[in-house]
Amino acid sequence: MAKKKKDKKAKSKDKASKKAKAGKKSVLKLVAKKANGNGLPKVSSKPWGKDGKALDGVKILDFTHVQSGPTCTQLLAWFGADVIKVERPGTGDITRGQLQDVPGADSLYFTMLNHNKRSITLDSKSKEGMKVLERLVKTCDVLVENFAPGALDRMGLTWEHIHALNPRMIVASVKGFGPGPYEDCKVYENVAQCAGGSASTTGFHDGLPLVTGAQIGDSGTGLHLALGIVSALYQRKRTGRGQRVLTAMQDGVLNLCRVKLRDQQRLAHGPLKEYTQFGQGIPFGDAVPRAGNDSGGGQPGVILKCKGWETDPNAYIYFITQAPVWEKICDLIGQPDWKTHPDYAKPPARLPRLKEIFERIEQWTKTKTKFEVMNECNAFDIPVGPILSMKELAEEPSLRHTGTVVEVDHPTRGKYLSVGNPIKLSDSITEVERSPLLGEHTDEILTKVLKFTPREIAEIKASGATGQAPKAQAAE
Ligand code: CAO
Repeated sequence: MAKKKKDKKAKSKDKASKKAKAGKKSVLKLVAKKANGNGLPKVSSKPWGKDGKALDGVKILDFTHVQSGPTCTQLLAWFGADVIKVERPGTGDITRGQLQDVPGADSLYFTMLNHNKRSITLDSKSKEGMKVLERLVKTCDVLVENFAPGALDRMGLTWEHIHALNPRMIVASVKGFGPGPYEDCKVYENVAQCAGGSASTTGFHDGLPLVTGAQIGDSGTGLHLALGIVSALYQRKRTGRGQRVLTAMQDGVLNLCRVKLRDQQRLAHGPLKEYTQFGQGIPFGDAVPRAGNDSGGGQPGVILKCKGWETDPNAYIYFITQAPVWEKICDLIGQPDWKTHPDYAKPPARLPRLKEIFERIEQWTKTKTKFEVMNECNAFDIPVGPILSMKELAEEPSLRHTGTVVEVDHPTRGKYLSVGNPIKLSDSITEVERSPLLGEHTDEILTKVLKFTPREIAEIKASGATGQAPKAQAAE
């Protein structure tokens, strides 16, 4: 009897463990099923960075010029897209010849905005040129352009025509303004900075509006457009169809000036107390004023002199009196009594006294180099920013190490520095390649990408559409 009981127990234990194993199996199966069932491929077992690039297989018809559009397509190229830049025969992108430092060589303006691309020369206004363009439209996934409003339509490449040729194509455009009173205007960087709210809020309150050195109108809008394109590619996976992507430079700048529109609305409820002009007793008007070097956030900050400022135009540091580290700041600058003094201990009490406070901090920063201030403050988590010159950035070893500053070799201009991809993907590693020479890949694209026959290519060239004279003619 006892044995029977034991046997029964053993059997049921066995059953339970079998069940548990089966259960485990089915959970595993379920996980595996889920991984495949939701449309995602199997998890790659290749080493990080060795399984291709993020945008491998995406073909871009790059009809961009100057800065905003090329910034966008360069980013896409860095992420692995095959970017085919279509340029006008003879001159190409106008920036090739602008601000030239090495006679006869493509300018830094061009080379620093067109890495990792291929170049084909095509006269889009000729019959044969349009034939090639239409083949490109059928072959590519995305057309990116930043011509003046209406230029693409005038070429005959209306959205309707493109969509009929290739319903999967995404057509992405930079324009100066979105639909509205200014939609037909041509726009350059500084026009966008002015129209997007940046200039009216940059500079000192008693001085002229200023434009900034950062190319927020051009490069900023290119960045916005790149996100729009990648999103449209993602949506196309589901819908199967392309769409139009538009980024207006005014919109891009305004997006980057978001905090100023925030302040515009705060102004309706009283003065902006963190602005220096509040402490100076200068009344506010009905629009956000220029705030000098005041901090963009709620933490008061200014630019202060450091050792050597008399001769070095960049011996300055941005200093933020962040509330949680106020006591550490007081100790560091040798003003420990401010930690408890009712005029200085709490942020609201400090606001009307910011000028005096920063003058006191500056007495301390002037005794040290900007890097000494940086080191001493960082030890106490006090946020400060040394004013780094372009020379210092170009020579900074850590930026070279991360590929944010890269040295590139170019056949006609030699070695030059460029800004590499500022967006780092751990599984899609950027290799910065030199920009193409004008029309360098015309033959390769006609043959290998567009699959024209030798006879067709001869016809295209004979027509002058690529700007290359056929051999017989060239010999004359
Ligand atoms: N073959 C033949 N013609 C070509 C061609 C090619 N491969 N590529 C361009 N063209 C033609 C265009 O069709 C256009 O002709 P039409 O005016 O006769 O239709 C012409 O070249 C010039 O185009 P554009 O007006 O765009 O160039 P622009 O130098 O006069 O203006 C710019 C430049 C930047 C002000 C304008 O393109 C623009 O406003 N773009 C949108 C906003 C933008 O991106 N600005 C950023 C500029 S970076 O600071």
